[in-house]
Amino acid sequence: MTRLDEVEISKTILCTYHENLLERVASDVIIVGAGPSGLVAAFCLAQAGVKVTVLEKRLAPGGGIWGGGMAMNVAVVQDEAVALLDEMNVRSQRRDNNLYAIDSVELAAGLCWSALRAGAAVLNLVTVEDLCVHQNRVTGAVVNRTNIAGALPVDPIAFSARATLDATGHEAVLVQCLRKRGLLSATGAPDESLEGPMDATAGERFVVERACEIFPGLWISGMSVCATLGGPRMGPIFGGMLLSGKRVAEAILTDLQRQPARG
Ligand code: 48H
Repeated sequence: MTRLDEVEISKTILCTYHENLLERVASDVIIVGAGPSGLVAAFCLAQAGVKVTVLEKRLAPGGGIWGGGMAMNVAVVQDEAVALLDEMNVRSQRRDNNLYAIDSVELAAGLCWSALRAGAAVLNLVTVEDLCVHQNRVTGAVVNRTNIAGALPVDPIAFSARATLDATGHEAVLVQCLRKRGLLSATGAPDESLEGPMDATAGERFVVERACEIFPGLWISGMSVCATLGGPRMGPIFGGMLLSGKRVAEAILTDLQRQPARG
């Protein structure tokens, strides 16, 4: 075996991480939350050549995928989502009720791998605490290390992007940052909203059709769409989350192409 110098190992981590961080401090798109909708959005945007950085507060990306339904690690999707899974080389098993079952571990790992291989970067263990807003437009995310955020009096740092996606799930963290300051009122978005009770069909349609730019520069996908706009929850089915990520990525791409000079 090669003779090893412990300090060289440390230097390799320090240099590589900070080179990457410097490279990622300005992106075309920041995606906050590495759940199913965020990872699919990252995959689609990176495939289109966009510089995408995903910020995830937990150790492991994947969001709600790992737990399947009631901690049984199977994710279910409907047929509309299968082509997207095939594109990402994630295997699904057709059941005799027209639903498709996927190993949750394969889904989480597969989405992550696909996003990374397409060129997205995923920074884990970082929590987005706030947003940068300049002239009534979101211009980036305010970020701290997860173990520090809210626990120690340490200031965060800022990352910039031309578009920022709130893919934080039920909490809709970034939307709440604007809402609590009354900044959403002018956009027509509700000042308060509650997710509705479970209705799988309506909920799945809602998260796909209503994924949108909710405030200049701030987009929503996945469960944060329901949390922001008051749509029904859908329970343990993931096709809508995947397709919501794809839909929002297409809309962001169109927006970036329409306004290339925006800083
Ligand atoms: C950085 C953050 C922060 C922060 C949160 O919950 P998710 O899986 O989100 P979606 O919308 O892609 O998928 C929702 C799905 O998992 C689900 O909950 C369903 C289908 N529910 C149906 C029902 O009826 O209940 O992922 C969100 C990710 C997580 O990994 C969080 O750790 C992360 O966002 N996150 N990352 N900074 N402030 N807040």
